[in-house]
Amino acid sequence: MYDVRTIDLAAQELLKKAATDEIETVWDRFDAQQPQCGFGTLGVCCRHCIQGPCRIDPFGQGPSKGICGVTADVIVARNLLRQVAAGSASHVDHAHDAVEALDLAAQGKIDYPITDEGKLRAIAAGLGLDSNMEDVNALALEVVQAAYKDMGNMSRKPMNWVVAHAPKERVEVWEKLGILPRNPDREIREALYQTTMGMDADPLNILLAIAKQGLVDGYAGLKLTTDMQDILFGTPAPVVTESNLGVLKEDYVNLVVHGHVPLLSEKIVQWARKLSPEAEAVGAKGIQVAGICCSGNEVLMRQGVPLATNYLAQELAIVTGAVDTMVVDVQCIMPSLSKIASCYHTELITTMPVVKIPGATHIPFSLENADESAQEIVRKAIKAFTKRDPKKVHIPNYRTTIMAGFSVEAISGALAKLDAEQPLKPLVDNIANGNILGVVATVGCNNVKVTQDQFHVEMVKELVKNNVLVVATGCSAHALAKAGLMNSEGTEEYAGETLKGVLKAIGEAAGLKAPLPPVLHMGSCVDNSRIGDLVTALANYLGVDSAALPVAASAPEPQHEKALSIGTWAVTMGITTHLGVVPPVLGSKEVTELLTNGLTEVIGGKFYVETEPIKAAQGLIEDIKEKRKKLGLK
Ligand code: BF8
Ligand code: SF4
Repeated sequence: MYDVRTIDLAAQELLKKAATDEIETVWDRFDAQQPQCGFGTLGVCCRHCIQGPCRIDPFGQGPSKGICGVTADVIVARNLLRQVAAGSASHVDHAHDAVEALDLAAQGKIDYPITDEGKLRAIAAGLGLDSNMEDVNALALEVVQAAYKDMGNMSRKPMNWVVAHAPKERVEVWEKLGILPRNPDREIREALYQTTMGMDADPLNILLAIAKQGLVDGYAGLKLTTDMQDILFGTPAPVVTESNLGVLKEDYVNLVVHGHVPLLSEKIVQWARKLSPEAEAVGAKGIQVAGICCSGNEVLMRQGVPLATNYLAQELAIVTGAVDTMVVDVQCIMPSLSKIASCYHTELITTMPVVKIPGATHIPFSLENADESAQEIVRKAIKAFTKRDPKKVHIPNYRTTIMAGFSVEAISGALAKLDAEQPLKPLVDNIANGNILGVVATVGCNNVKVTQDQFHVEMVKELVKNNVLVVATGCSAHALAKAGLMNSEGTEEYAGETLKGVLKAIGEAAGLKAPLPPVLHMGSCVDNSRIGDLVTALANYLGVDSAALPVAASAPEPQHEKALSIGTWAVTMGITTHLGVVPPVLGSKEVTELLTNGLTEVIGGKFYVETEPIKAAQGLIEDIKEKRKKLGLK
């Protein structure tokens, strides 16, 4: 039977178990919320001062202004700016933690070695530092200082991380629009200020502030985080493993990492390997670590740890009855996990000062005590294993092979086998001759408003069938991995003929003895920076603006504010960015028109909303074809 909640067969099986076990899930709570508030859905309610809340009647029969006189256009724009700023704040805070980690690591104050000297030197060179400096730690400290300088920039000059890493043509566009960010904290503060009662009442001006937040996110959030994390933990290279809940093992201690920050999960993986004998001593065959959401993507990319599942099925992981411990850090963690864990033997562990959940065990994580807390967590998982109730265990037998680890460096590495001098040339040539029609980046979440994974999978199948190369991150990558689009068989089954030919040639040349997958897993949501780097490299190689490239983006099932800030960044890059779920903006015709059309002239990119997967794929293909035409490609 068709399940409107999810197309993931493991999740479907576990939903039945959840019903038997009387577990309430996100889908039940979604049903209980129906009908959702129409004003909120349209974005026309305001609570920014305590004369309110105010709401505008979308049918034009009730109030057309808030008490202060503000219109629906301004309310919608202000609400969106706050959401995008919150998304940026999430990534900037993550970036800050990563910079601090590199700082302390380089000073030898914490036990995190610098793993990727090559990346460190490349980043230093990009920043104009003396990248040949012999002392690696001293060089790392210079990079750290450059990052801190941006984060604490008190001048009026823009952040260096943007100017140093974005395509030149883009920087000029942003400068003209006055949206180059100074320091990220200041811009996020300004966004809050600009949207308080009695401030900006010009929707266009607010939309430019939204675009600026996109740049804050792209460079002070995503790019900075990935750079620091690659230096610390290594730049990903191709790995092969499996995805979906069938990766949990009945005879192993199952430890699930969930959240976003590899500072903790890398240590967990390391200690799970070391403490395996202790697991064996209690009767397990070893310790199986598996990942949910972006912590999962991080340890997949660098350590080959299997993916358990994405956002919407996080509760169902516990319903297997086989998760001994789920350890969470930050972002996208459903508070309901603690209640569900209490119905099984699962120990839910929170670790961060800004994420505590009543009912969970809190083991404080800090950079200084990382090894101790990781060991404690692994030992708790081993202990929890001894309390597992076999009668409650059901692990759905679904696992899909997945090849991941496609950093830009890994992609260039594979392409260099075809042209060592100019690694991008084979890719560009194949785009130019039409073997690859274009590139679409699918990113972002699951959203309970739509069937889990369905949009990602149906749209991407249509894209690759039409010879579009797809790169993916975040929960989109999970969805596509589970559906078999990230392995060589997926190429045979789903890729169009000319795309297949290219993927086979690269796979063979790179010594993989199999075609590259039709969808390349580029990492977590912060690793959307890798997609930005790829786009930038292509633009620089061709000497054109990134807005001219036959490249598009899509968040088919966005739920988080971060998805909005990432999408906004893609639009500022001049890229058409599809959303499969409508954000709360329809209450303003003016804002909707600017986002989906009006801004294109000045910024190059636009949002494109389409709630039907095949139509969305066709729309993106049309967009790519138009860009090809403008470039003089057939
Ligand atoms: O940062 S894709 S549901 S997990 S927000 Fe969250 Fe969305 Fe998943 Fe990764 Ni990104
Ligand atoms: Fe109402 Fe204006 Fe206050 Fe918003 S800022 S709650 S619209 S009075």
